[in-house]
Amino acid sequence: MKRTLLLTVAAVITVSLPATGGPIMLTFEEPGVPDIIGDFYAPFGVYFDPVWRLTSASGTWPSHSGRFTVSTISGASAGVITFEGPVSSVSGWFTTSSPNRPALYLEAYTGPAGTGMFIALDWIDLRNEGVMVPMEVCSAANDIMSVVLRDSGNGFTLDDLCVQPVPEPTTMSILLAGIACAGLRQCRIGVKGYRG
Ligand SMILES: [Ca+2]
Repeated sequence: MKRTLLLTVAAVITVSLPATGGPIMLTFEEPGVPDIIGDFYAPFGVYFDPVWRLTSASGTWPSHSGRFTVSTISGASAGVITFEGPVSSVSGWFTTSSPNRPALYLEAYTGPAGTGMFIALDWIDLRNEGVMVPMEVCSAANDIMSVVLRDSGNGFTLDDLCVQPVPEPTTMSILLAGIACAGLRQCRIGVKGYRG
């Protein structure tokens, strides 16, 4: 009876847990996205530094989804995105328009706001105005804490940012493990007691 009760409690807690470990996709079509993105996506563990702005798609600056993208304000040479916890990959779709600049770079770092150790780099040619192009950075060590978009001035947009968080043991998982161990121990004591 006790074992059945324990398993039932564990099952109820398990189905009540939010899904974790899956990729996070930000389309910037979410209701209420402000002009300055900032910490709007904090519930997803994604933080944009203040230079990122919501941008309406147009013919030469298209979106990859819906009506909106994000871009950095004029004059900003870099845009930083920081994560609350470590992630294993970051990808997105980009449009650029700067024929006199060599490339747009997507850099990954082990620390917040572009600090710590450099991990990985992807880049695209800047002369792709009107066409969204994918970029992605990955870490086998699952230790990306921030990414930096960098060129020599403002000339790019970002859409459909996809982040793969690293699953971490949660307090609830530890609690479930404790319940399972307690249940097994109780069963073993019961079996021993029955055998006399
Ligand atoms: Ca979009």
